[in-house]
Amino acid sequence: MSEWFTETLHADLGQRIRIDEVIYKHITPFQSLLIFKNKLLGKVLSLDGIVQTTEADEFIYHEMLCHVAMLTHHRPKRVLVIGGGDGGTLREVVKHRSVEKVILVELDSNVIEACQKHLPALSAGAFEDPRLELIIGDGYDYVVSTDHTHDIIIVDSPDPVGPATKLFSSQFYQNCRRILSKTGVLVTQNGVPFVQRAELLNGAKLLSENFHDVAFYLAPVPTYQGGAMAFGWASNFPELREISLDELEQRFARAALATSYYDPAIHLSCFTTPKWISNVLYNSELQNPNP
Ligand code: AG3
Repeated sequence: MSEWFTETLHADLGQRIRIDEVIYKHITPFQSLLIFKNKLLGKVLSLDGIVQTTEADEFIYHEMLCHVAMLTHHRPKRVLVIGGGDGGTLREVVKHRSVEKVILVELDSNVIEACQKHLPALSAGAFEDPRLELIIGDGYDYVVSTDHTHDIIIVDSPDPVGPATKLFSSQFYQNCRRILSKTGVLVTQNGVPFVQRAELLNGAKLLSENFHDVAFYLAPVPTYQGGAMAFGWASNFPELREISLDELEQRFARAALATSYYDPAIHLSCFTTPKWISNVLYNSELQNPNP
């Protein structure tokens, strides 16, 4: 009889993944960390019983979390990553030659160590990049206390349960705005709308309280169960998103990025949300987190 991992994220729906081999298991001071192997997915990283990333589909999430903002912005120099201890987002950020400095703030050093050892393809050496300043600490506290400005802030967080809840608050977004440069962009992982409708509504409300231009874009990440994942986009420059396919293609070619999901056409189309999601966002009658 094989052993199965059962995800505990949603109350009414769950996914299970066969554990072909346990690679690493550790209760850190912050969470329970598990890395196991599955034939279809490769190595799987779970925190507190929730799939964070898998070797098979991490590229979709990390490319979309990073490149949409990085290529919309004109030459981002200073990038802040909140969370992302597995290194996948960092790997994508350092592909951009315009980046002079990237600060990554991760709460749990155990995640970085375990992933560097057991999931080295995630960071692919990015933790050795000389442009990186690594801070082990609370991302919320960092954002509230720093005075440095950033061109892009990427929140690569778990779901809003446990310690990550503060990263989905109005105070957090307000401080992100405070430390963003004038044409800066904040991007967040905003859950899977079909199963996490409240997260989408909450994100829309709290981001709009703090930014002029708020949007959501989508990408399907198979192991984030329940359909496409929503990414939050917040800036004070709506014009940023009016970029043409032509311009994006030029920037993409100039940046010479090796990607497997992202390309300029995906970039422009991912902001097109299906009717039911637009209804959730803009039709107040449907603004009920528990339909
Ligand atoms: N951060 C996002 C995990 C979200 C999973 N939750 C879900 N299925 N809604 C993962 C960190 C990867 N760098």
